[in-house]
Amino acid sequence: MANPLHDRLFAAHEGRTETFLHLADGGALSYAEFLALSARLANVLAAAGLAPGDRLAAQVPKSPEALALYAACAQAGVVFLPLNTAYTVEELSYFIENSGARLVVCDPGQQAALAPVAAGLGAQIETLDARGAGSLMDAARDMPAAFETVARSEDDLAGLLYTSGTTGRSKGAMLTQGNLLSNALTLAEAWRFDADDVLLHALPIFHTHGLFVATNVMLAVGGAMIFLPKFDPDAVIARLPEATAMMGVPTFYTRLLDDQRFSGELVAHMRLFVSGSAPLLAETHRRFEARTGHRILERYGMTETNMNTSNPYEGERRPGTVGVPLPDVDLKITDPETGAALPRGEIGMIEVRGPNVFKGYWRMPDKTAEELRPDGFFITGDLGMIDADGYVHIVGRSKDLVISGGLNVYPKEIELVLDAQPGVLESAVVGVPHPDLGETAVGLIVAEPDARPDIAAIEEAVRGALARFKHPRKLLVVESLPRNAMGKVQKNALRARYRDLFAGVEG
Ligand code: MLC
Ligand code: AMP
Repeated sequence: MANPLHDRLFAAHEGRTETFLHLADGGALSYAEFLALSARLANVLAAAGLAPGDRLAAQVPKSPEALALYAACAQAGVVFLPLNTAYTVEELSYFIENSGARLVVCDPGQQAALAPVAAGLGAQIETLDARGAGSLMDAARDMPAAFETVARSEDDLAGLLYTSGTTGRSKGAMLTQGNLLSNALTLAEAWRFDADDVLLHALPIFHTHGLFVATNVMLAVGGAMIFLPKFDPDAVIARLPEATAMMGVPTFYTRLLDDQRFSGELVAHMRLFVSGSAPLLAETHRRFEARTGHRILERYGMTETNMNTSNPYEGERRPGTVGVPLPDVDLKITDPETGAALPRGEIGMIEVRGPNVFKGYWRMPDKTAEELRPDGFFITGDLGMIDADGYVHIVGRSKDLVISGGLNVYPKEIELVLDAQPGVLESAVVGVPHPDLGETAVGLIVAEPDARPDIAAIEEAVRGALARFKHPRKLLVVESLPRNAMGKVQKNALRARYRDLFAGVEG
């Protein structure tokens, strides 16, 4: 029976003995071995009673087994919900509850804290650690290495990825099989990937970039990946000689450039470097070219849409731009107030439509209606313009968002925690430039009359509530917050005031 995502990305490699994953310890996994692993896992999911359309929430370290769990979900028709390993139990509880996940897979170290949460929400729990061990693999070991693929259509959900909102709670972006498959095929073609490619993969696999862009593209062409647990410059530099291509967030490239071992000679054989998830400074692009002779290819995407635009593989890769719309993607710039299309050269809201654009937010029809127009255009929240040659420039964001090392941080979420602390009257969180992370969050706190907020205690409270990458790198007590005539905090003024806070700071 048909299951487009599984048929095209996974089943197509049935029986192939070529390497799919080169591992950090020097080992390797062939396509056939990987598919056997995922089929065993699909049998575990079916035995656990997961039906097509059920959600599986996975907060697990990066490993071949974790990736095989994604493949297993595709084969069993289960909706895969990957979660950042940095999330706190408080954050996880919301995702498990909101998604109605039937099975939670977590690191054994998280099991004690998560078991009561899962039980309270009627979800089963299994474990999977960084070495691929745990109760999930214990159950898989005795399962058959074949599984009868569950029929799905392109319109069925394959993934549920949570993305925070400027206001309110995180929203689950519903990604269909068609969304993922169409984008993978488009990107493989646009970037000229084939079965001889070896992609250096140092991204996390709980986000669009590492899971759907990097992994799905390599699966689409049957190439191999050097599958590293995280971005570690030593390991990346050691393994680059075996790679033909690499994908990363801008911080990967600035960190490599800061390392003297990263030379033109080291990467002379490479075919392609891709950057995305956050703005790549034109200066980084130029430094990279000066050091290596390679022009980084920058592209633009988001959780809700997969990839929208890309600089050309052949043709001019223009620093400071995200290139042109991918085939089948309609992109327009609109007036943020009226939604009317604006002419070329004018700055406005970026809206996109295409087979890549998600189906809506999970169980949030109102939020979906606010951002997804009836004619299929998605209002991205990114501000940009299209230049005379058709290249898209992202010039800012209308959404209140900080992107730190390629990870999204929503100020509102932090402000809610800060505001709840003793002695705090109000707070504002803004993003400021950071040499290593691109941007980082700074928290500005106004004390209640006669109070002296205890910064150490506030930091402790933030640690308990929010994942580490969301923590403001600096908390400052200020007299008051600048406001406009409407009483709204002027974040632009704050961003300008603190823009040099981290200038010249190392990492
Ligand atoms: C880790 N930390 C971060 C952080 N990552 N803090 C802020 N921002 C981040 N991105 C924390 C660590 O827990 C640590 O805390 C401290 O900061 C310093 O850690 P580090 O050793 O410098 O971090 P490292 O582990 O090296 O991670 C940095 C990173 C990583 C940039 C390599 O964050 C990363 O791989 N980012 C990629 C994210 C990504 O894949 N985004 C794609 C989203 S999809 P402590 O307390 O130990 O000091 C998307 C769509 C699209 O956006 O278009 O692609
Ligand atoms: P996420 O919600 O994690 O998928 O983040 C998506 C957001 O990252 C987009 O809406 C953009 O604001 C930003 N983004 C992704 N790629 C780029 C890029 N190449 N340049 C600038 N911003 C980017």
